[in-house]
Amino acid sequence: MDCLFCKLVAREIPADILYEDDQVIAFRDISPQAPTHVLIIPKRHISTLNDLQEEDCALVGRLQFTAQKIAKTLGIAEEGYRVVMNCNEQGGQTVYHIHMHLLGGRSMTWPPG
Ligand code: IU
Repeated sequence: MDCLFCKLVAREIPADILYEDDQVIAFRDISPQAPTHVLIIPKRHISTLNDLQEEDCALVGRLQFTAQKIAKTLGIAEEGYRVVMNCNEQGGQTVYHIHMHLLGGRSMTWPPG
């Protein structure tokens, strides 16, 4: 499968990896939109949020919990942060392997663009 994030999981392309376990991996976004911008992804390929199955509920929870752990490790948890998952074209998804954005280190605006 020609998936950028699957290649990253397989170490076929480099990344600044901050966390990894048997199910998820987290790395710094190559084009950061905030002082802290980390992507947390499942190692298993899932193209979009629309492809999630009920048995993936724990995996999605692990993405969220990993974001919390990284936020604490990087020292942005107390000030606050945002997590975002984009789905399909109008949601702003550009890489079709689900990922959670963890953004922090500045004040966020609402509504998002
Ligand atoms: P999106 O939600 O699918 O738009 O987010 C994809 C993100 O992947 C985006 O923030 C890119 O900067 C990021 N990214 C990356 O970190 N490394 C890459 O090689 C590529 C995209 I292509």
